[in-house]
Amino acid sequence: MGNKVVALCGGVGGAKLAYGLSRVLPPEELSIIVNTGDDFEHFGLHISPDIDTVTYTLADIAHQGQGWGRADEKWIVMQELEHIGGERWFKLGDRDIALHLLRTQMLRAGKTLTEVTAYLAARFGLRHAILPMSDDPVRTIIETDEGLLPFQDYFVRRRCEPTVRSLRYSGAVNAKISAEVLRALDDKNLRGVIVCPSNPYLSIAPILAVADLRARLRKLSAPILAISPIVAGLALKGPAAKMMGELGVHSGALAIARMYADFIDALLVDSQDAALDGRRTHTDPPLRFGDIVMTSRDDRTRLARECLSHLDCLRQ
Ligand code: FO1
Repeated sequence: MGNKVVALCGGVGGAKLAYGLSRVLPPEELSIIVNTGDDFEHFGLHISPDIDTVTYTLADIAHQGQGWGRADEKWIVMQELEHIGGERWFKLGDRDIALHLLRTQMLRAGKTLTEVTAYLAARFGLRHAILPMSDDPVRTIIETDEGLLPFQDYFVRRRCEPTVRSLRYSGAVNAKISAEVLRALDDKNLRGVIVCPSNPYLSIAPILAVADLRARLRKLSAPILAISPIVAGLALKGPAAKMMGELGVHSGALAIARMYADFIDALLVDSQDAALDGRRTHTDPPLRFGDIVMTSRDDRTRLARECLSHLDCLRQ
């Protein structure tokens, strides 16, 4: 049986499970593929929110309440920007800005996002592989009743208020899967793939949209387990349930199973949603049940262990 695990991960919810997996698996047995569709340029800086959320979370320096940005942050730059009339809608802490300055400088010097991410993760003492889904630009664009909105404008500036009509992942078809991601997916010792409980539209779909990544997942012989980001019809965090409603999708965990039906072997849902088993049709992936709500750090490692044992059962 293989021992390498690949996790697909986006923002806050996914990063919590990635944290749990990183505490349960040694560095050589875990690769975390992270969404870069949230990336954007702000004040001339290249900002990669999901990569930074995963990095800060694994390094245990993430702001616990917000989920994004750093703990023990200072806000001198933002305060001064207010005095001199700079944009304030996207909050950048002083420590966070240091990371964006260095990443931007390294990218301009010709380093890839994968190289920059590995360098920064190492500086934060991390040894697990945090892999951008691609080194080519992919940008999530939200088509709303207010027109096309770049992701951060929708999510932060407009606080997810506009009605979502559809989503685009511009650049995805031409974006190449990085060599490091390919190596992780093609590893002959692959134990399985875990799709972390991130927003299916904003965090997982951009990853699946890169080149032929989804087709590669479909062809994998190793098992693929997804964890639902929806419990009892509600998103644990963020706009997933609101978006599902606006897109005419019933905001239940079964809808998540159907979104991933072409490549997952099972969806892990919360025990509160046990009744969903009776509503499955023969084309829906099998459901597994457990306590998927992560409030404490122990929850994260407990869920990580449960996911690994579900993966191993799916292999049989
Ligand atoms: N999310 C917000 O809701 N408000 C913010 O001001 C904000 C700032 C921010 C700065 C750096 C960073 O890495 C993430 C930040 N986020 C903020 C979260 C960001 O919008 C992410 O894309 C979401 O977490 C979705 O993954």
